[in-house]
Amino acid sequence: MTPTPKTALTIAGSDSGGGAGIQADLRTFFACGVHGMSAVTAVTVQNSLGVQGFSEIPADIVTAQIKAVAGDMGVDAAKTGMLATAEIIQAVAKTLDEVHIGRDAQVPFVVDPVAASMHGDPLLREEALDAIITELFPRATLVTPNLDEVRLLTGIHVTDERSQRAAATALLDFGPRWALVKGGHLYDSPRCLDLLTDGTQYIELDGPRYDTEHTHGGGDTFASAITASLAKGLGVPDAVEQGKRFIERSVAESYPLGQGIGPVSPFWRIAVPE
Ligand code: PXL
Repeated sequence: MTPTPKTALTIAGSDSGGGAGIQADLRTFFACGVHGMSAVTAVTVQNSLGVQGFSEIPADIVTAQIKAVAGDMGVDAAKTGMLATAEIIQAVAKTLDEVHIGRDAQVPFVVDPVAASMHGDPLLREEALDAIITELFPRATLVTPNLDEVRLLTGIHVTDERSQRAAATALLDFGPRWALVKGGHLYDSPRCLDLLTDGTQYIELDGPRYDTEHTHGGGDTFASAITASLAKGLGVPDAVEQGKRFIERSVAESYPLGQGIGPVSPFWRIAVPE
């Protein structure tokens, strides 16, 4: 018998193309050696060319999925991705309190504030951004916005290390214990410089920038790899460092699929039989 692995829960949307959303999260959890569980918030209709539409899941069904797995199987760490509506966000916040997941409980909780796809298709109703800030950020162990999301959340347009620091501080003011401001979208930088802070420590994570357009699911994969490490009991700085190394390899080995943007690949981490 395989020893029972640690468990991680993703609360996110489905990507029919398999490269982002819960599919990215579950394959990352698998590659990182934790048992992945999911509470689906929305079903998107999409492929490598973009999101053609989505339908959200009723908030009470999202709640029921979280309670079903938390009450029976237990959750060692959780993350959110696409949440679609303010109603779902409010339901998720209330449920996480009930099942004792979040920064003030012992179970780490990562909020990836997904607002739009790489093609710019909206994945969050406009009025729901405030709910992410007020309902989820104060409960988060870590928030992981990209630079577009940072601008939506804080109004700060990050162009250099100084503005990246200012943005991280502004995010911490919303209440998460740690903020990770990912520099991956600073395209004129030859490196991918991410900044992680809890307001006392400022940790710069430096990595290479790979010249590929196939980065679909990159943010989800990064946040999921961090969540997997947190599930295994690592502290936030170590978990983010491990997540960074995981996403680097996954971007380096991303593959073309379909006519548009192909997905990042977690395959490097597992032995694939011929
Ligand atoms: O990568 C962000 C993301 C999250 N969740 C779903 C998505 C996407 C991007 O397309 O489709 C369901």
